[in-house]
Amino acid sequence: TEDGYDLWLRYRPMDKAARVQVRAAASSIVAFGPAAPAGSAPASPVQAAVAELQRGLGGLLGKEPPLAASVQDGAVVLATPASMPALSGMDLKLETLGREGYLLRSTRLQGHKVTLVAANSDIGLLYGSYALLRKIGIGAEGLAALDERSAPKLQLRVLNHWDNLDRTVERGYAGESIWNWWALPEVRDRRYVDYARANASLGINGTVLNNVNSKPDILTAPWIAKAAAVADSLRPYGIKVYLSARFSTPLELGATKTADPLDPAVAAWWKAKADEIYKSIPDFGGFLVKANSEGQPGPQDYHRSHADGANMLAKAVAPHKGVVMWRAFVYAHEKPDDRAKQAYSEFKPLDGTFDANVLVQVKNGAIDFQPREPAHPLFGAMPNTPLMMEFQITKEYLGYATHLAYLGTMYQETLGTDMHTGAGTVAQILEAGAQGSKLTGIAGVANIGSERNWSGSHFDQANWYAFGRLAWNPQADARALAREWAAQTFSAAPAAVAQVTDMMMMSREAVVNYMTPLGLHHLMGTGHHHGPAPWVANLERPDWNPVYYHRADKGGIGFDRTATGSNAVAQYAPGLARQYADPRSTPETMLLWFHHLPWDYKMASGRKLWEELLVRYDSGVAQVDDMRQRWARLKPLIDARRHEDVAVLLDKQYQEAVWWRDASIAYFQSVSGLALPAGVKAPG
Ligand code: GCW
Repeated sequence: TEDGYDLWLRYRPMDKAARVQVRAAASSIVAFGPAAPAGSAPASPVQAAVAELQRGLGGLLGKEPPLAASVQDGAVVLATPASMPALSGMDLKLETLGREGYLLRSTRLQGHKVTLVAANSDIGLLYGSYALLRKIGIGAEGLAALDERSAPKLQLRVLNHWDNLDRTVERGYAGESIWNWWALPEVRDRRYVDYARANASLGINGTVLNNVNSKPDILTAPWIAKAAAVADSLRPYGIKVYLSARFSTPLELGATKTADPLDPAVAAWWKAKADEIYKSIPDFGGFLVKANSEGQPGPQDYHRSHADGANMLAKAVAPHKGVVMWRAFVYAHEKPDDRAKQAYSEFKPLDGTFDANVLVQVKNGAIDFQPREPAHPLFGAMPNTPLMMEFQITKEYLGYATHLAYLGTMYQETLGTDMHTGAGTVAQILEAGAQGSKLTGIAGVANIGSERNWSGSHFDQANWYAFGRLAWNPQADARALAREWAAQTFSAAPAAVAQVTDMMMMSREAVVNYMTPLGLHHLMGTGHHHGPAPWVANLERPDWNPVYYHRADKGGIGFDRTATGSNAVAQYAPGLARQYADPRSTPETMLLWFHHLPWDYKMASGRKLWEELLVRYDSGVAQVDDMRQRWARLKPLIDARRHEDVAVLLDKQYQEAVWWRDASIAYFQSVSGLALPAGVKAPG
C-alpha cells in the first residue's frame, strides 16, 4: 500500500493509451560510459540517470526498457558532446545550457527517431532524465515533438538540515535525523540514495548535514569520516556536502587560546582543518555559519565584524574552491532597536567587504519565518555582496507537519516582490547576483526526517518539492508546481489534480488567517511555536514576547514601523518605503506589520479593523473546513491509506484553527474591550 515513501517518484502504471504513446518515444535507453554493475548503487550521474529511467519507465509502462548498445528507433539517448561528438554538429545550442542545464528533443540521430537528452555534463543528463520522467508522469502530451531546454538560474541550491549529532532535529517534525551518525561511516543507509534521487529530481545540488546551532565535534576526524561517507552516497547525484561550523570550534577543542578571527593561530587552524576535510571530501562545498545570533559564538565576541569572521573562514576553503555561507539572521535583545531592523543595520554597512567566496544568507523576512512576512529589506540593498535566500521548508511557525500549508505560494510571494531598487524582484536580484561575482544561491531549511513519508505528512512533501523547483527557477509559478506535484504524487487524473491543487493554493492563506491575519506576527506559543499565545508578556527576552509584536491595547493594535515608530520602513528603497509608510498604500495583508492602528480604523471592505480581524479569523477556520470537504470528495480518486492519513490531519488542523481563532479573539477582546458584532458567536 502507498505509504508516501516514494515521494513524487512513484512511477505507477499509466493508462493504456498513454503507454502506447510513451513506448514509441522511450522503448530503450542508450547511454555511454561504463554501466553500473548489477545490484549496486549508481557510481556516476549517467549510471544514476540510466537507473532512474529504467525504474521510472519500467513503472510507468509496466516493462523496464532495455539498455541498447547503439542508437535505435524509439530510444532515449543520453549524450554530451564528450560522449557523442556528433552532437556538436547538430546546432543544439548547448552552450546556452551551462554546466547543469539540459535539452530534451525528439529528433533523428544516425537515421533513427529518438528522444534525445543532451547536456554539456553528465549531471545535466541526470537532470534531463528526471525532467523527462516528470513530463511523462504528468501526462504524455507532446512527447512525440519534444523540444525543451532548461538551465538552473541559481548556482547553489542547497538544503539546510538543522540535524543534531544525537539525531534530534531542531524544528523537525518528521522523526529523527535521516543521518544515522552512530552507524556511519561503515554503514551507509540505502535511504541516502533515495534522498539523493529525490533531491536530484528537483535539481538540488548541495546539502548542509548539520544544524546551524552547531557543535565542535562535527569538525573532528570521526565526524569528518561520517560526513565523507554521506558525501560518497550523494556524489553520483550531483549533491555536494557542506557542514555548519561553530565559530569557536578551535577554542573549544583546546587547539587555540581564542577564536578571534584575526589571530594567526586561529586562521592557521581553520586552514589546516579545511585541508583535512578536503582530503576526505574532495568536492566539499564549504561552511554554513550562524554567528553572534541567539547565543552562538562569533567574531563580535572579539570585537571583530561579521566580515572578519566570514573572510577568515573563506580564506581557509578558497584554495579548494569552497564557499562560506554566512547567515544574516542576527538580533540581540540588548539592542533596544526593533528586532526587524537589526540584520540590515549590521550587514548593510559591510557590503563589499566580504571575500569573493562568501555568500550572506538572508531569511525571506526580517523577523523569523512567520506565516507571512514582507520581503527582507537586505534584498537589493547589498549590490556588492552575493546574497543567498533562506526559506524554511519545515513548518516551525505554520502548524508543524500537522497543518496543511503549501509554501509554494509563500515562496513565490517573496520571490516576486519588487524591491524598488531598480534591480527588480527578489528572484531577479538573486539571479543577477552581486557586482562582479558569479556566485548565486538559495537555501531551504529541510523538513526531512526518518519517518516513512520523509516529511511527517504527505502534503509537506510538496514544500520540499516546491522549494527545489523554485531553486532551479525562482520565477516558476507556484500553481504550476502544485499541479506537477499533485499529478506525480497522488494521481494524474485531471479531476484529482485540479482539486488537490486548489486545496494547496488556498492552504497557506488559511493558516495566515487563523493564526496571524492582517500582518500580525510572532504570536505563537513560547519556545515550541505551536498554538496561540498572544498574551505572553513575561519572557526573559522581551523580543520573544508576543506582546512585543502585536502591541495591542485599548487604543489599537499593530507594530508602528513608520517614522513615528521604529522606522523600519526606511530600510526599504524609497519606492517601497513610501508604500509601506502609509496604511492606505500598505497591502492589507501586511497592515499591522507596519502600522499601529485604532480598532475602528476603516478597512477597504468598509468594516472597522476590529470587525475585519474577526472576519479573517473566521475565514481561516472556514477555509480549513472547505479543504476538509474537498478532500473528502476526493476519496474515490486517492489510495485509501494516504487519503485516510490526510483526512485525520485535516480534522486536527480544523480543531487547531478553531483554537487559534477563539483564543486570539478572546485575548484581543480582553484588551480592546470591544463587543463581538451581532451574529458572531462568543468563543466558547
Ligand atoms: O526560527 C528560529 C528557530 C531556531 C533557529 C533559529 C535560526 C536554528 O526558532 O530554532 O535555530 O531561528 O534560524 O537560527
